[in-house]
Amino acid sequence: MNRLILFTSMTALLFSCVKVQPPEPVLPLPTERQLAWHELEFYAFVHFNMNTFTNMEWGFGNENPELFNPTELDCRQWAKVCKEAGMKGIIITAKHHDGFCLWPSAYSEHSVKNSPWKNGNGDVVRELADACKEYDLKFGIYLSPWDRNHADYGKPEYLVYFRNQLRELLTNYGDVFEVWFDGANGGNGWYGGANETRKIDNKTYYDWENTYKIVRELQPNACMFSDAGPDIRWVGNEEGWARETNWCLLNKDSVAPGVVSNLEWLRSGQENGTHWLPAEVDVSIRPGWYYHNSEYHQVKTLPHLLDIYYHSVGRNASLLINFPVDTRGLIHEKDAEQILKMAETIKSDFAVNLAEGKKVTATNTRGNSKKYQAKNVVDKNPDNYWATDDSVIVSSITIDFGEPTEFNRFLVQEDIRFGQRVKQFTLEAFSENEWKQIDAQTTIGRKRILRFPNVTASQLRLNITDSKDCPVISNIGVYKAQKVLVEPQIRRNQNGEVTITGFDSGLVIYYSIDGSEPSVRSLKYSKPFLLNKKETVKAIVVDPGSNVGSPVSEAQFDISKENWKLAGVFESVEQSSFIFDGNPESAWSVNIKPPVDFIIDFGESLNIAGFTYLPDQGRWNPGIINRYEFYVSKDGKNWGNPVSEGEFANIKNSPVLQKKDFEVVIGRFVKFRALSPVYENGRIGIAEFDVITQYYTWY
Ligand code: FUL
Repeated sequence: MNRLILFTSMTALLFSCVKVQPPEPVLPLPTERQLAWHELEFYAFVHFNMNTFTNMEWGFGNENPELFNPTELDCRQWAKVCKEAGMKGIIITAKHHDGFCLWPSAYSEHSVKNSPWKNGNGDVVRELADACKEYDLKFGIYLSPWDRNHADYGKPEYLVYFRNQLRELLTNYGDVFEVWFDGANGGNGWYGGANETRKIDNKTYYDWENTYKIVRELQPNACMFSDAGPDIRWVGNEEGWARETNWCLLNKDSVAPGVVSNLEWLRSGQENGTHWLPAEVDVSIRPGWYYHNSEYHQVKTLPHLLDIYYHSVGRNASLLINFPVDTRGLIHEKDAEQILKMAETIKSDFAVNLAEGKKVTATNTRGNSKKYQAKNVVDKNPDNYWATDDSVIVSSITIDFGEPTEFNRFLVQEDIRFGQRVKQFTLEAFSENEWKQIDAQTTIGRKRILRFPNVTASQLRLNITDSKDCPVISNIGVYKAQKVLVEPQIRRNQNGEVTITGFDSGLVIYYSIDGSEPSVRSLKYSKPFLLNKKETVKAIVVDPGSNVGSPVSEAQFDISKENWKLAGVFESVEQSSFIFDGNPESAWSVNIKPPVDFIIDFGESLNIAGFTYLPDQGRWNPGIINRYEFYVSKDGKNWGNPVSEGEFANIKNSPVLQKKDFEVVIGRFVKFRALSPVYENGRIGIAEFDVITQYYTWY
């Protein structure tokens, strides 16, 4: 017996000394330049160009270069903001679809050289390249293939021009880490005065293979982005998310820049894709890519930005957040404030890895070798990894905290030098003497982060349940992120039901309806409640763990709208209920020639002292009323003179809630007459409408 034990341990010892071969990679694999790009994770886009000055998203190409005139352009300010936000680089729209060049291109007159900015001697691309060097940031170029200014666009000559510009940008400004080729291609434009629509064949016109060669020749380390790579793929939306299942793989030849028959391929990648083509999530911090005064109140909130981070970096993609630099030539203070809030939150959320230094064991270790041991996943060395034997796919790795530990984030990384392998996994926590499942997911890839409500457990187990081959896991992190304590959202629907929403799990909401400041002694919110009278609701969220509360949010509601009926132009339009639903994101709009009358029957006589109007908040052709008249009637037939009339001043630039007060009038019906939309021939619409009533009666 003793001999047997001796024999077995000697074999084990011998075995562990034998060099165990690393796992076979699962093809396709990332290139060196892609691996370096993966490490960046988070970097910035800047949309700043002619559109900034014409308040457009897609300029036509006929703009006068004299319009380009930033008053305080400072690329160092951009770089400073990005650096402080932990971003690793900046990509600039050197030329957008309107063809205007931010650098003094030798091949075009449509450029900064003919603008008043710095008397035509300026070069934004140079200033940014220098600022990036100074702040140790990578520098990238967006060069639109589509050019609505150029007379030759659509002809072979244009390709020569496009490539000349590419050469200029890749030769004169130092190292470039990413070249961004937009998929938007061909359509109407100025085209040197032709003013016509030009169609090109996206697959052949740019002779992409030879265009790519120029980039490889001049900037061998640069990754190229397009719908179809060749190094980085678009993620199939501009809202800031990748799918939970996200492969870095794609059948590259099934797509081309601007030609994608199924966006789902880009959103999830393809499990059996032929090429390593990881996703980049591109999204703007405001609704538009370019700066518009009218969007100043729509900078993304902290919860929204955090969602974007977890839905991109946390889902095996990189994150490219855009700043619409303003007409001064600066990243707007509001945008800077929000991105820094996001960066600080993420930094503190991932500051302490609770798995570090803890006991880590696995159900199988490749060749029982130390080289592939389980604890490599917490050793902070990205080159070390845990792997199992070739035949072993279903396997688990367990972190023993040694004591009950509270956490709410789990981060896991595959060593992608061996390809992307894991197809399915679950996460379990050991508490109260049993294993409980926290989550069940599919792909991991370069980085996967799971968010869940706080869990207290003494052990945490990652179970790989399916993989293309033995799993190769390089890093695991367990974190307890702080709760997002932003003021909760308060909304009331047409039936008078009030819903209060906090932006994180495990928080307690307290509220008041008597105007008092809410505190932990106020009413505790558990579900929507009815409030069908004129009241002010105030609310806070409190983290019960720390007892820290959020700022107070406040919503003033007037009488409830349950019995309101719509007449006039409303009657015929289905979405008309959107104007009472308490949801500013849903709107009702029409494209008819004014005047347009919105008539509302309250079903009872009211003391009316004013009204509020929230214009359509939509991004494309929103319905916004400029001039109006407002009438009150007792019978819905005799309207008399308007009780209020005029314009909503500055509503084009600032489409926020408008409030109009007037002397109290008694009536059961109101007529809100739109006299003109803000945009010529534009839509007329309403996101929310309300009346301001007064309780007292004196008659
Ligand atoms: C799109 C373009 O058409 C937008 O204007 C913007 O540049 C965005 C990043 O890509 O396809």
